[in-house]
Amino acid sequence: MNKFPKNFLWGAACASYQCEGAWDEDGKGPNIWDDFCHMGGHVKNQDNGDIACDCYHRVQEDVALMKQCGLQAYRFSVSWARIFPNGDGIVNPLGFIYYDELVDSLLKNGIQPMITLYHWDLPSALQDRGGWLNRDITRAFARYAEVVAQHFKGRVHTYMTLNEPQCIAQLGYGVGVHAPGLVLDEEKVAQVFHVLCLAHSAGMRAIKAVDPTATVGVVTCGRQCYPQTDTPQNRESAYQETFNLSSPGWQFTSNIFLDSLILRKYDETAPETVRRFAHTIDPSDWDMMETPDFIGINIYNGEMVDAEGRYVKPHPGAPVTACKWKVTPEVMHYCTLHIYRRYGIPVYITENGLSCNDKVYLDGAVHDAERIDFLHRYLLELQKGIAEGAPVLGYLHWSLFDNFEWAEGYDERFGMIYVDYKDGRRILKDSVKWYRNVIESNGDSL
Ligand code: GBH
Repeated sequence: MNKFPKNFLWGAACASYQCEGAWDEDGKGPNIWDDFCHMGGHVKNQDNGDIACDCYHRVQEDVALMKQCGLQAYRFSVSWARIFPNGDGIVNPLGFIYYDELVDSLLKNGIQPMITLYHWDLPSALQDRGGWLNRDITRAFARYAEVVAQHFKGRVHTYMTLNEPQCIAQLGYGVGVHAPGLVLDEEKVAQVFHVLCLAHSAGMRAIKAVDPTATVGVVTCGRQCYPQTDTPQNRESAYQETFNLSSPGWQFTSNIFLDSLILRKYDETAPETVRRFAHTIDPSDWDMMETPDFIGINIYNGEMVDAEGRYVKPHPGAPVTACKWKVTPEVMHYCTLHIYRRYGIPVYITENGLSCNDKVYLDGAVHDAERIDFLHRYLLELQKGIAEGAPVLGYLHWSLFDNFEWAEGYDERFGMIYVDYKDGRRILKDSVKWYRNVIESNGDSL
C-alpha cells in the first residue's frame, strides 16, 4: 500500500520580496515592504529585501539546484510592482523578464511552476489610495491577475490569488508589525478581510476568463486545533474550536476568510465587531464570492485542546524551533480533515517548515538534523489525514532557500538550502538531501 497518492506533488515554496532582491531594477515600482524596511525601525537589524537571496540574478543556478533536490513543483509569488509599477495602469515592458526565465527554466527541468499573485508586497501607489481598505483595489487586482494569467497561459496552470489574508489584515492593519504598519480597530480589520475576499473573487474570475483550464486556489494560515486524545468527542471539540470565532484571535482563524468565500456568510460565533461590520455589507457582495478550486494550508503548528475544547498548555520544556514556535506534528493529521470537512474542496499543504540555527560546519556542510526530524514527524502525521480521506494534492516545504523573514529580517533560517548573505553562495543542507529521497519514493521512505 502506498503511503501517498500516486500523483502527489512534492515541492517547495518561496515569495518574491523574501528572495528576489533587485528591488529597483528593470522598471519595478516601489512596494510597501520596500517602504516599510527603508523607513527604519520596523525590521530587526534594519534588514531589508533590497538584495535578499539575489534570486533575480541567479535563475539558472537556482533551478539547477531545485532539479538536484528532486523538486516536482516550485511555488513562488509574482511581485505586483514589477508588472505594474504603479499598481495599475501601464504594464512594465520589462516586468516579466525574470519570471519568464524562471518559468521556462522550471518547465525545461520538469518542475511545475505554481504562482502566488499576492504575497504581501503591494505596490506603494495602491497603498497611497488606501490599500486593502479601499475596495477599488479589487479592480486593479483583477487586472493584474488577468495580465499574469494571459502572459503565462499554456505554461502555468496553477494559481493562488492571496497568501494568508490573516497576516495581511491583522499584522498589516491590526497590530502593524508588517507593512503597511497600521494599527486600526477590529471593524477596520474586518473590512480588510472583506475587501480581500472580493479581490480574490475578482482575481479568480479574471484568471478563468483568460484561461478556463487554470486551477485557482487561495492560501490560509488559520488556527488549527488538534485533540489531546484521539477520541470522537475530542476530535469534535478540536474541530469546533478550530473554527470558533468567539475565542481570542478571530483574526487568525481560517473561517473569517474562507466562510465568506465559500459559505457566503459569517459564522454564528462571530464577535460583536465582526457582526457590526457585517451589517454594513451590501448583500449583493455575497453573490460575487468565488469558491476556490483548492485551499492552500500554511501550517507550522497547532493548539492542543481537550474533550471539552479547553486549550492544553504544552508541558514545560516541550520542543520548539529556533524562533520558539511550538513543534506539534499531530496538527498535520487533523488540519486537512478539518478544512475538508468544512469546505469540501481539495487542499494543498502550501507551506510547512521551521527555522533552525543553521550554520556551516567545519566540514563545509550544513547539518540540520532538527529539520529532518521535524519534517519526518510532520509528514508521517500528514499521511494519517490522507489515509482517513482528506484529498491532499501536494506538499510544499517552506522554504527552499533561507530568506528575508519579514519583521525578523535575516535572523531566521527557514530554508532547506543555506544562503550565505555575504556573497549569495548556496549550500544544500542535509535536510534537502533527505527530502529528495522522500520525493523519489513518493513518501514510502518515511
Ligand atoms: C508564513 O507566515 C508566510 O507565508 C511566509 O512568508 C513566512 O516566511 C513563513 O510563514 C514563516 O514565517 O498564534 O494566532 O497569533 C506564517 C505566519 C505565523 C501565521 C504564526 C500565524 C500565528 C497566529 N504565521 N501565526 S497566532
